[in-house]
Amino acid sequence: MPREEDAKLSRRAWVATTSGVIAAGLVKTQADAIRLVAQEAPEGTQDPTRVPGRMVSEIGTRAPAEQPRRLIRAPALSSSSRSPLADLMGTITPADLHFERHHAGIPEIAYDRHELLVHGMVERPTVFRMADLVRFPQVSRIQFLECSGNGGGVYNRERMPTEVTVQRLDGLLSTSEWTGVPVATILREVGVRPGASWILAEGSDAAVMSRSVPLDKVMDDSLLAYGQNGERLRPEQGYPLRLFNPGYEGNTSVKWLRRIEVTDRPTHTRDETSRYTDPLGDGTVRQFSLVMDAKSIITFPSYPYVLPDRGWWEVRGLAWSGRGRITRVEVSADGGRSWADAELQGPILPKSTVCFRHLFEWSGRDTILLSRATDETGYVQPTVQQLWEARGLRTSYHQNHQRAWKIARTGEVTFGLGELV
Ligand SMILES: Nc1nc2c(c(=O)[nH]1)N[C@H]1C(S)=C(S)[C@@H](COP(=O)(O)O)O[C@H]1N2
Ligand SMILES: [Mo]
Repeated sequence: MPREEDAKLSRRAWVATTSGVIAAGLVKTQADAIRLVAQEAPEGTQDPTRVPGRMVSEIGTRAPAEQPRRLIRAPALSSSSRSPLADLMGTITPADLHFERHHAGIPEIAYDRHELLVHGMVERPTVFRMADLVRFPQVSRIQFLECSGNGGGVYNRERMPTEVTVQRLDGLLSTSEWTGVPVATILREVGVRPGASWILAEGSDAAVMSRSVPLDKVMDDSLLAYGQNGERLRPEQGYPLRLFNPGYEGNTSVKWLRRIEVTDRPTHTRDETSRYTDPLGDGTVRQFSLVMDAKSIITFPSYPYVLPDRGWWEVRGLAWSGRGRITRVEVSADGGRSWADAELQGPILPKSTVCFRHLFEWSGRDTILLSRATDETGYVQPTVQQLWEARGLRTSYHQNHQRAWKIARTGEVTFGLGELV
């Protein structure tokens, strides 16, 4: 909406300028004035029907005024960047805005030299080159990838911030159309020996990231992915090859994949023992909490937006579940006392993000907006209180509690979890 205002303003300003040019005696006619002003007019304010357009180019660019960026908080070797979810539309994340999480930077790997060793409890240990892998029957699937640290930074009851954007809160989430060969195809090729029940996946980055994944899972729907949204995987996403475990915590989707070892137990690598475990309320710890539970987030309105008027607004957001399809998203405009069903945008794909929308009439009073997702297993996204009861206050992974936004009388929107506790 502010955009339209700007456009009207600048058109008005532009007409005023051409009149001014005539009045100043620089030129005599309106046509001359238009020509003169058009030459000087800032980009985007010219009458596009009066100037020839730009030529074709080999690679496209975004409109100059549209420059969404990943959010990097502290650049470091072990670091992350977050997708600007509130600036995106639909479910697919443009590949250059896919979130990143690297434990030791982005390695440079040559496609032709990359090798994947598959060994362990297999009949025929084999080294695959990329040229070998791309010959196997290919599949493409639209699915989300989420770091299990998503949302963790704002969980603590004692220091609950309010000036939090969707990007900072949940930007360790992206959705792509992934293309590759099913892990099951490759494991059938090498022949899994009886008694095998896990795999170990290892990356060829400086972290040599290694994770154990149940054999049942990788046989079900994991991919050796080499494509992302119609192009080759980006270096940030694991070029030339990554493991992609749909619905599992992002860390298990090992990038720059160089080795799969078939085993009969989890390997208990550093990456799965030092992190990603959740302390529970009773003093025990939950390990290998691999599936990402159902979650939703309202992306509009959200901080730092300011609602200019009371009246009808479309609440918009994303919902997803690592267990399958989202079946329902509800929105509350009274802090969780009453709920209304939001509309889901089909097609609703399993283990993918889904857009939801809900018309809401803002009265102009203090309001707390919440969303809550349900998936096809019947699992309902918990409240923050329920999560605290189950996990205590010290956990920082798998934070899938309901997110809240507070709309103040001024129209200012802030992260509102603190209002609920
Ligand atoms: N080899 C390797 N694989 C990796 C990582 C890594 O640092 N090295 N980071 C993991 C983590 S913690 C996450 S959340 C996802 C992030 O994938 P992305 O950077 O493509 O978004 O990759 C996982 N795979
Ligand atoms: Mo992660």
